Amino acid sequence: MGHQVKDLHTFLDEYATAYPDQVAHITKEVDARWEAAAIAIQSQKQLPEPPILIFDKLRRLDGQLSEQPVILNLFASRSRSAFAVGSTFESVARDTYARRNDRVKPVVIDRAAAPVKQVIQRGDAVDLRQLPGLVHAGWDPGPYVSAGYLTTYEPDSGIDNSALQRGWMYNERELRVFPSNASHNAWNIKKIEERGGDARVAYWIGHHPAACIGSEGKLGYPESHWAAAGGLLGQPLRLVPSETLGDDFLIPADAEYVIEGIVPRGKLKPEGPFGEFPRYFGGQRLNPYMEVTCVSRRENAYWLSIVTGYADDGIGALRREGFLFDLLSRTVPQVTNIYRPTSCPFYMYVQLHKTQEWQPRAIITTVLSAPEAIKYVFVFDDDIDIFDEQEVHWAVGTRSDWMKDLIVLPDLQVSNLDPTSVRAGMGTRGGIDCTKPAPPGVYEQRSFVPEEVMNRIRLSDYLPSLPAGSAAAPVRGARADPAPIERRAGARHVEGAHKVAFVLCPECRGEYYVERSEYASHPDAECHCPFCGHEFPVSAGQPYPPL
Ligand SMILES: [Mn+2]
Repeated sequence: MGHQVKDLHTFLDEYATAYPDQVAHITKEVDARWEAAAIAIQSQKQLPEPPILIFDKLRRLDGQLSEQPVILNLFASRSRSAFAVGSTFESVARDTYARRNDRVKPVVIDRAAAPVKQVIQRGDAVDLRQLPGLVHAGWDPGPYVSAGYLTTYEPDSGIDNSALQRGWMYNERELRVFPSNASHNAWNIKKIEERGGDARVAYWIGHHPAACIGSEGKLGYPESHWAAAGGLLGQPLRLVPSETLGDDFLIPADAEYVIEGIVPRGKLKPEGPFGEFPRYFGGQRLNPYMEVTCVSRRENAYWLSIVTGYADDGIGALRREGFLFDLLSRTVPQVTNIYRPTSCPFYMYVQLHKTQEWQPRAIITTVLSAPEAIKYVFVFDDDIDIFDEQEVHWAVGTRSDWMKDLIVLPDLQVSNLDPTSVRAGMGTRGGIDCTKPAPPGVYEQRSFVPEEVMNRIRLSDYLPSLPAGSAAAPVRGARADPAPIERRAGARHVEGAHKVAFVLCPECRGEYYVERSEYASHPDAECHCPFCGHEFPVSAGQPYPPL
């Protein structure tokens, strides 16, 4: 597939071949208002791995059946995003960030060769109501573009910018958009308006997920998102001149849909409320709008949508994880992984191979001073599976002491869409150090079943009737044996030293620990080795730290 041009269709073919149970066609009629979103959310809640949903029979808001299918859940699986960019479940965010920096310059092709120009409606022929736009959330005032990349060009450099930004398809020709204040699109529109012009803008909707993931990055300003998308695709993104915005305004040639338009200078209209990424509606806002001049699409176009705030929004998690992992790897290189869980968009879990006591606090303060809408950060040891909420909450509960492990800082930058940010863009951020003491510190041993047994036992040999689960999701492995306890000099003076004392069985050399408070004043009291059953006075076990 070296020379094959990558788009959403080639991805679906490739993915369905690898994971046939992960591309599901819904052939029953589904209403564009709420029903499609409800199906997607239920699939995310009830299935171990939510498949791509292709709605073949969508009833549009104008009452007609859509001839173009609608896709949800494209980004609802981390395994799927990993497949799309040739990475793994654990490292997809890190790889995405690295590959986004392998900038690949786009190429411009002829209109006649551009799939997105196969069907074109201009001027009076444009009718947004003929698009299969979905109403996702209960208070959304109408159908929204939620998986569309709003594109503008910086007027001095001519450099492109694209960002996933919501747009309300208000009527036949008007689309009200929300480029938030701190976004590059908002800066571009402002610059153009300050020079007295109306801004040219376009949405592109649907592409190979690698192009979507590559474009969704916090880059410099101005810096080309086309080139970042090319890095993720591993091939130049193909562009083509717009229909109505001039030949210098380029759009992705292999997108499913493109909506072109003009933002009238300085005019604002009410927009929203909209079920946003924090899973709140936020207030109605006064926002710019597009006078739509052209809608173009492929013959066999898929309309891509995202149920904002739910698992489908995972594309935003990858972007934030990659950015912060990169930042942390330059301040605390012992950071091993990072994850923004689907449970809360304001959380970030950081995994650390801890070697020094200060590292978790450095991680917390670094993340809290960074942008990217992360409000609470949690730092874990590298024996914690940060993708497993059970492990995460266990570690928060058993490895943190909030009197000393909690950092809380007021008046930092937070998302405007965070309901706690009562002053615009400002609020409290915090972090919890959920790590054990660094060596030579001592801490109690987490319980485990020996690794050899966990690997040997297959549940299906004993409970053969249980379903096997989805092929696309990696099997989250049973925990390996924890790292062996090591005696190290200096433990007497470190955290945890007061709690337990490790002893070495004189018979089998097995090491375990006793409660210091029980044995401290009884050096001749008996110990019982849990490994061989030998009994010996605690002093014969070389208690460590010394009693
Ligand atoms: Mn940008």
